Amino acid sequence: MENVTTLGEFIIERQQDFPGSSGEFSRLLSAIRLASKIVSQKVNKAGLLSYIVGSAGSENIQGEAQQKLDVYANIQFIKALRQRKVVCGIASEENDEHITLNESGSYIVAIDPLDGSSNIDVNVSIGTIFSIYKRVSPVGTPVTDADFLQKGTEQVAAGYVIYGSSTMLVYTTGNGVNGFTYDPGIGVFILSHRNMQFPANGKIYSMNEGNFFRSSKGIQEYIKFAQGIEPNENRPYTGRYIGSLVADFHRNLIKGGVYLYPATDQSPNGKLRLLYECNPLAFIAEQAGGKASDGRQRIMEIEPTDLHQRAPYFTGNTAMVDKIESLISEKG
Ligand code: P6P
Repeated sequence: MENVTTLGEFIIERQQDFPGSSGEFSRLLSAIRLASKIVSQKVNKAGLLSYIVGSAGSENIQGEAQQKLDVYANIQFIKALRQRKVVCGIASEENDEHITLNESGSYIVAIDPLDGSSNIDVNVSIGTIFSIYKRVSPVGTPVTDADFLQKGTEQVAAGYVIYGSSTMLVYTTGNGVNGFTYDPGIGVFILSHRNMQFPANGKIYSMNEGNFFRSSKGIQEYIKFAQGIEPNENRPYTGRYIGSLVADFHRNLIKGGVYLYPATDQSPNGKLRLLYECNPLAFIAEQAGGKASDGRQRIMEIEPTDLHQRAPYFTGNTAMVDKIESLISEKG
């Protein structure tokens, strides 16, 4: 195999990003790597395993039907993180309360184990989104809610796994964004996208336009702007919406674009969750030269008050997010 860098080698190489860390952080990332491989294998067989697709017959805190595969994914990530004994607690979309793990662990993880899981049965790409913080409560004590209710600016790492035409793990520790493609033949993630950056200009907008008339005037103005015929400004833009945040975000990161999930009259705080969807992808977006906002402020500056709180969400090329913010400021 020509000179390649595996995720394992990369984690060790970058260990110096964590001075004083006794390899705890590397072990944490390795746990995520392991669980991603296990989930990837199941996702790729989902259509063949009747026991793994369809609804689990339960609901998460959002009242959303839990798909069997997202319950499975949740179990795999919790198990892998528990075994490494470096994580004191997990906040998961699939669990109402935080999960207490090892009191000796220095880190906490917020995770959406399988985002977009309603797409499983129609074979559309789905993903895992994770966010990692140092705990604020003393090591050796049980994790507290305060450990999870930290601003996104306090993240030490964040990333996502996209289970698509190939499985990729993309993450940052604050020193750029790197993407690793999984080779199931040899069971390793290979560095395939070094130092990912949004292209200089984006021309893709991703929004569920079924919410157009439920959105604010500023958002309606933005959609009209995106659809306006202005060849010298590369408009009309292209509308692309998969309905799977990780897939829409990943495509926009590579091709240039902006994802919008605004507040609507039915969801005044939007749909996406701050801790394990908005903040981790915001960290990635900013590290890749982009931006993430709730329409009025940097999303990572929001002081969380609840594990599962939502936020209006706009993320992608900086200039595109700036335009959305200016129209919201002007039109509401
Ligand atoms: P809608 C999936 O449930 C999700 O959280 C994101 O992955 C996706 O972008 C969004 O919701 C889709 O929501 O309302 O457009 O179906």
